[in-house]
Amino acid sequence: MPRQGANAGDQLAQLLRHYEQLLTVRRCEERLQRLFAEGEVPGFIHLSIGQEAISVGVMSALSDSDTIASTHRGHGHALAKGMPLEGFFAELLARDSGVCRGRGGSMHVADMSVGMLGANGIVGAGLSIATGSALAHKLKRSGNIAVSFFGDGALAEGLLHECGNVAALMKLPILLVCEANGWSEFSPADRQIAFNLADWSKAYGIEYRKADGNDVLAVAEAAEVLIHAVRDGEGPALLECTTSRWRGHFEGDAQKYRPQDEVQGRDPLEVAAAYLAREGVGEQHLSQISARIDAEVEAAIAAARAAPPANYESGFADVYTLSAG
Ligand SMILES: Cc1ncc(C[n+]2csc(CCOP(=O)(O)OP(=O)(O)O)c2C)c(N)n1
Ligand SMILES: [Mg+2]
Repeated sequence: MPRQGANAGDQLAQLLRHYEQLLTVRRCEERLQRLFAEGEVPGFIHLSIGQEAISVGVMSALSDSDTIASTHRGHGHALAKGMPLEGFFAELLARDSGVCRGRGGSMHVADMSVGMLGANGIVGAGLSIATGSALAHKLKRSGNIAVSFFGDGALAEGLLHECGNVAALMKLPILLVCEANGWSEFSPADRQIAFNLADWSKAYGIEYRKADGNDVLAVAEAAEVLIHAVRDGEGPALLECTTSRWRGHFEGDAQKYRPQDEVQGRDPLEVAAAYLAREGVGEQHLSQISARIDAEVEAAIAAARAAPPANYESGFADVYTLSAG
């Protein structure tokens, strides 16, 4: 989907773009949910329904040439960074026309042309990929920054500490974005983590902010301030976004471990719709947006279904370079 620019026009236009992107991510994942249940999506999928405002809010403050590294729950990151719907669905449905020619699927979907360095099944791995990318940006003096999205489960991984140390030491242009949904797979995050990110950031000398991760404007505003400082050469920054995971850890997760009365966060779409209502945008306008997005999503799925399947013979083509002799 088209990515929103860093200097979006007036506030209403920006709010409408936020809403359209939130709804696009939501509709894509709702459709994936059904496609997966019907057996059309191979492998595992982890949906970010309820967490979309983090992807959309952070991406609104990035430029096309900034880079992002994602997680196992990466559909929203990919789409909000500008991955085309057709290439996205074709990838998820394992088609040769997918952005990775159907070889990556949900957990390894990547698109270098939009600066999306990849989803990743290894918790915390995106931190090291984004740190490397930030180092490249610095060495090339590109003026770009790297962003690493990670869940609160990654706080228990060594990579956060290694990458935070290197990034702070080398003053790398990187924004760390924690999607704090309170869960790490089937365990409450607070049963696994002995520290908080505000204190952690202070210890490493990293600028820190916390935002309501269900409010796209709150995320966008906090991201903008931090990204400005990172781009100005002030070193890494960290944005912690509180949010809720509405679905299971993966599709098909019966969630027997989860309390029935768990309080869910506000719906990011309703929050954005309330902002729009204050600007005079009513239900009818939102329904038109919804109908257009539904049509775009269905067209992308139809194109993916019609495309040839991923091709086994070419599977190693982009992996190794063989030199003659
Ligand atoms: C290095 C590593 N350890 C363990 C796992 C198994 N695992 C998969 S997802 C996950 C928890 C992820 O929680 P979080 O990072 O908070 O992301 P969320 O699923 O909440 O979005 C774990 C432990 C893994 N994939 N990689
Ligand atoms: Mg989590």
